[in-house]
Amino acid sequence: MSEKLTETAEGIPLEPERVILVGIEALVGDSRRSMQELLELVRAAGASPTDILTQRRHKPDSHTFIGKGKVEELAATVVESDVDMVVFDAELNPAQVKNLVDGLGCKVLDRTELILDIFAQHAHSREGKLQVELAQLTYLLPRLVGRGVMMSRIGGGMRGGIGVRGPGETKLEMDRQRLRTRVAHLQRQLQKVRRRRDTERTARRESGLPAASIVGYTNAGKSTLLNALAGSEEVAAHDRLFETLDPTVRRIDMGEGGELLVSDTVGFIRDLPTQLIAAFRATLEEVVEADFIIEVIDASDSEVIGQHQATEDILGTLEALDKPRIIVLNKWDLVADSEQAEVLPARFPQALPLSALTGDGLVGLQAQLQQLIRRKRVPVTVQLPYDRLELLKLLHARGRVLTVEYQPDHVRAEVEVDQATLGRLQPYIVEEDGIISLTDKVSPPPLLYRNSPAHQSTVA
Ligand SMILES: Nc1nc2c(ncn2[C@@H]2O[C@H](COP(=O)(O)OP(=O)(O)OP(=O)(O)O)[C@@H](O)[C@H]2O)c(=O)[nH]1
Ligand SMILES: [Mg+2]
Repeated sequence: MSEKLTETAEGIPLEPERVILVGIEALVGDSRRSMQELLELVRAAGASPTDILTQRRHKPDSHTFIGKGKVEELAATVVESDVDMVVFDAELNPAQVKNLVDGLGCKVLDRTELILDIFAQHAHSREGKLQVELAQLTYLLPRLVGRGVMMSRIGGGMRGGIGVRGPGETKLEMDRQRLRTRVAHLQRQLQKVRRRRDTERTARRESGLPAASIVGYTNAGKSTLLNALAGSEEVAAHDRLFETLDPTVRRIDMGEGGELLVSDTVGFIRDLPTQLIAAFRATLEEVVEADFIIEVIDASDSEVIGQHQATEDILGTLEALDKPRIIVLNKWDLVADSEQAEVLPARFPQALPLSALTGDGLVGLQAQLQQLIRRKRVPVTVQLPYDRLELLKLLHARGRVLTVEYQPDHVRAEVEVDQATLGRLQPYIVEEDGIISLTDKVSPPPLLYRNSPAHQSTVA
């Protein structure tokens, strides 16, 4: 007799897994928002939420998180509603996982594992996969007891899928020692990949082009904005959390303003598991290396301040808070006529309302970026022989040509150029007015958002 297939050979369920969400109210101030986000995370993991259970408690039960009685109740619902998995809006300790798997008879996941699962599904590059597996193993190592129970149950009829897929799946059956060996192996592999990435980054730095990094809450529209700036759609943008994991760097022609490297990277979320920040640190180096930051806020989200705060926290971890920053209030098309449209500009006075989707307001951002690029430029005077006139063309394309004089044996021009172009002009420079860098000598432009304490207090 043939067995009914519930998932593909890769462990992807054929039907969405049925999930109950469990949280504790009054534990933290904004538990409703937290549950809403957990719901989005469950959907992003490809599962189908069937029920939400919240419980009022002062603190979680140390053995079962929700208490013995509730576990029994929940176990009945699990059977009745044919539920595959229960997800808890918290970080569960190993004993709680074990007790809950025992009591509920289905898969049990916490918020961190759910996020790790989404990351495992969305990691495409070799580096991304290595980083996710490392984060999964680091998180799972101390939780093996509960996991062991779950995995043996899965062998006995529980469905695979979320939380047990990907690189972690087979490894979980290994013993602790082998897991540690695997962790060390992953770390070595990552080091190799990172060395290559460092080389690429050095090459970019040597190109002398200014670099901006797009950061912000997951699903805020970062990839859509990068596509809009680049005028093409090469980066996947979807209405799902954590769509982008692998950093993308695009070279963008800013017209009169010159060229700019813009990177898009993994989205932020409140309480992003520390294992993930550590694992993705190299990916987030793009942020650390950038000359300036474009922070994208989803203006249509009711928790704009929370989004902004999560971004602040992570930028703080990355020590990138003092970089010049442009804040973008994205998805303005969705809020244009609402109360948000009045409240937000007061909260973020220097931010730019725009819609990455429709392109409305994009010119404002481009103008600010051009202004920042200009600040990285060096004014020089060159004398180009007539057989090198192609350089004049380059100057028109890459920099700003202020004056041109056609003299008998050369063309004399006063120009402003970026570092990359400056290198190519070296033999023809007759006057150099000093290097202007973004961090010194120049005061911030009036439209720029800087993370000054005074400003922070207006948004806190
Ligand atoms: N209405 C509207 N939707 C937008 C806008 N910008 C982005 N979106 C939508 O928002 C969703 C998320 O956009 P993404 O660009 O994938 O967001 P992201 O910040 O890159 O998300 P992650 O990579 O998951 O962190 C997509 O469905 C976009 O079409 C906008 O200005 N207006
Ligand atoms: Mg994205």
